[in-house]
Amino acid sequence: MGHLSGKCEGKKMKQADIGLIGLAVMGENLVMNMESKGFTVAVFNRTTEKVDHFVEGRAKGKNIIGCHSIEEMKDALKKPRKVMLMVKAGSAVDDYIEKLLAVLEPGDIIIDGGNSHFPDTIRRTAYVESKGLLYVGTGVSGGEEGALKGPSMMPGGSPAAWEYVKPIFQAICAHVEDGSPCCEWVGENGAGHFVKMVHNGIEYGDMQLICEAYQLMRDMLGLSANEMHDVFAEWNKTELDSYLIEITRDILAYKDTDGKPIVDKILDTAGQKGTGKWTGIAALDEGVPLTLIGEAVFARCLSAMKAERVTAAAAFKRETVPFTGDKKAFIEDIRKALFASKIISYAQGYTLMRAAAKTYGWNLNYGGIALMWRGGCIIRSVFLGKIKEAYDKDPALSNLLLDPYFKEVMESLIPAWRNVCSAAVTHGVPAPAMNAALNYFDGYTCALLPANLLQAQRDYFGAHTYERLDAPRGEFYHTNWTGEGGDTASSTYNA
Ligand code: NBP
Repeated sequence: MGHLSGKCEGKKMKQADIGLIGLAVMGENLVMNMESKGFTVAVFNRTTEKVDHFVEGRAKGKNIIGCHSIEEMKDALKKPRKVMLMVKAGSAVDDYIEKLLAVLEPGDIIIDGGNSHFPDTIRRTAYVESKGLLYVGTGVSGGEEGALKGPSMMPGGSPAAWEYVKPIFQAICAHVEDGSPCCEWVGENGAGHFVKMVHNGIEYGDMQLICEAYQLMRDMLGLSANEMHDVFAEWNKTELDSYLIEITRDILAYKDTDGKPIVDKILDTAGQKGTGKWTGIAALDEGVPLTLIGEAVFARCLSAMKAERVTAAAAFKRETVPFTGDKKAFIEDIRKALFASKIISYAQGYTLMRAAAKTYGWNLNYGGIALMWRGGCIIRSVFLGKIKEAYDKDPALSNLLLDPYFKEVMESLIPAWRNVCSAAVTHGVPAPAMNAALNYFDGYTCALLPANLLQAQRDYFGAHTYERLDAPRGEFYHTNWTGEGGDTASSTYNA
């Protein structure tokens, strides 16, 4: 018998607990992680030289079986076979599903660990189940380091698959201080990938908020990268304690070869891979005001228009309004504005998950989701522990803002938050996410919005009808506003 970390020799080899296809950064590290937890892993990659390179390199001497075809992988796996795809999202996943269906048997499990769009996972689960196999679509977060040392994992799909993948997933995932795994069953078909998508949207929001705090300190207060390093180091000891604040602290201290902060030399155009956009589209589909994440996606789009911005900046010369207040106090206000806005972002994200759960028939465990995000992933933070507590106390909580703890915290943050948003406007410093969050808060906590006038406008030009404050809900009225229209009303429905 050849060494395990060599070519796959089918039945002569030790049987593998799981197969993994896609030896790029995520796949390789997940395999190393699984192996380190005592699992034997069979591996395959479209470009098979990468299998040899891996098996002869990082995987040498480990319980890792290199395979050069999907048939070889099939023979190397214990039943029911579990094959995890870690390939580029999109058609590559569909192609592999077809190839796997051709060799696997009923009861075997296909797992997609890439960033697939949840409607694809809904479709694939139904398709694979129709062939008698089981399907799991799992979000995996934490990047390269997470994949190797313990990612946050958000699995959904065929419920019957969970008992088979659970021991592997809960062994390789991140764990919080009390040992709880950052991986639990999320729900049927696309639920896992939906929750991962919202995670990514929240990541966009968290990053944008940090960038706005940075720009306020840089452009309004004139702080240097070194000074902001100290600010973020302090903030990381507060309720904001999180991975993203921590890496921001470290980025600000990082020097280029000439000893100057490298952050000051990086071109200000942001990239994106689309998961933030998907979250925004899902929110529009569900009719959920996910304004902060929406602004975070648009802020990246605006940043990408660098040449136009440079032209517009020359056309509209900005008058610098000097900051005359107490810098230290204002920095503390920025911290509070960031925290308040972050609470809004999570409140909006959870509202979206609740709406989608209703639409797609998922029974989501909201406290469990906070726990999955508590460790291993990019948005991991101490704050998620509080969200878990809120949903554990009241799983039917309609909005995080109504939880007693968050209500009290929000009340303590409001004056500073308003101060920062209005100062940003006065000084001409863009803070779209912080302002969107405050506008959402003011709208959500406003009992009488101006939609009475809006309904009158709709009825005026389109006979769309309206309900009255002094009549029961569900009774619709139409006014002949000009005396020229008829009495016929348009049908009423919600888009
Ligand atoms: P990539 O997203 O760069 O994908 C590379 C892998 O996909 C390679 O194995 C490549 O095979 C394979 N592949 C491609 Br590209 N097109 C293919 C095709 N048409 N048919 C078959 N195989 C194909 O790798 P990654 O960054 O490790 O990410 C893997 C998945 O995990 C993605 O869905 C990604 O969105 C997700 N994810 C990534 C991160 C991260 O931090 N990178 C974090 C969380 C989730 P080849 O070697 O033959 O080209």
